[in-house]
Amino acid sequence: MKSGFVSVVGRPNVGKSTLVNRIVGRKVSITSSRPQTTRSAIRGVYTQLGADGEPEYQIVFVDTPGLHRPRTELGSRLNRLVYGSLAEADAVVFVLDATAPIGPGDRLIAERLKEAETPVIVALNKTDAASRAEVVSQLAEAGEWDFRAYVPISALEGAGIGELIGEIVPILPDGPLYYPPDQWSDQPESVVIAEIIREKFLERLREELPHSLLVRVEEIEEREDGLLTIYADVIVERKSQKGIVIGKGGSLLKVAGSEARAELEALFGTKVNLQLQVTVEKDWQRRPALLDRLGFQEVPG
Ligand SMILES: Nc1nc2c(ncn2[C@@H]2O[C@H](COP(=O)(O)OP(=O)(O)OP(=O)(O)O)[C@@H](O)[C@H]2O)c(=O)[nH]1
Ligand SMILES: [Mg+2]
Repeated sequence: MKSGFVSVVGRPNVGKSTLVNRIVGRKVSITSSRPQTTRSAIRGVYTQLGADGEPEYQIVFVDTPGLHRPRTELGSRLNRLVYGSLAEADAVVFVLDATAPIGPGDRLIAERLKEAETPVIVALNKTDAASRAEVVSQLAEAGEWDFRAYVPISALEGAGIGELIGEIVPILPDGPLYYPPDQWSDQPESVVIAEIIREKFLERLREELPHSLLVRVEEIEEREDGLLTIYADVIVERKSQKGIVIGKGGSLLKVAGSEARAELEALFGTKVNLQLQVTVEKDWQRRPALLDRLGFQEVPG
């Protein structure tokens, strides 16, 4: 059978995670209108079964953090993580945002991708929100990079997804089934939970705060009757941010917490008791030793 790894790369906020979720048909990665939502390489598995129920091909998508000019140690590590992911990729999907002109950030990525020599498919996303003229001009400009294929898509509405898969499958080498056909993500349960909680805060926070936020699940207890009690830390970088995350009279913590609880209950099919605690880890994004401990490993090379 055909199988392989496909890295999904691009600038922050272009819709990489929305695209992977759309293809896999499950919420693999959280999404938000805030740039730099994704902070690790997250695998989303798409297995196509044939009429006989046997797998025909398997694509392991690697959703990656948006590539940007780094301002913190965390930012530099994330960029290196993305370029590192190219080493194991059989193909790359380079996502562009059709609603914004192609910028220096996109050009820089294009140059790096050319050096990597992995086949690149450009997905021009958000065509639902762009004018025809924008789509045409973005395609013309990106066309000069001369990558393998160009596919206009809308990850949000599902347009162009079949065409995109159609470009990827012929590139895949013969390979094994990397994941069982019913597995769609590689994320441990504690990470899935932490990300769902973080997502509920992101849209409600402004300026630097979304970047400063980190959620860590400390403990999960399961009672005999099925009740899950989850203890999680919501970590910020400065004392002044703590009050904002808690909100007036605890309002923000309450709203975000109950939204997260509802989603977790639907996911696990059981009652959830979510215990959130807001703490400060001063400047955690800039401290290498702390980043190591928090699980943002340095990528060699
Ligand atoms: N109109 C429109 N919006 C989209 C589309 N795809 C994604 N979005 C929106 O764009 C925003 C960013 O989407 P994400 O999927 O989080 O983007 P990302 O590239 O993963 O972002 P980072 O993880 O920060 O690099 C969200 O508000 C999405 O709803 C699309 O096809 N059309
Ligand atoms: Mg993302």
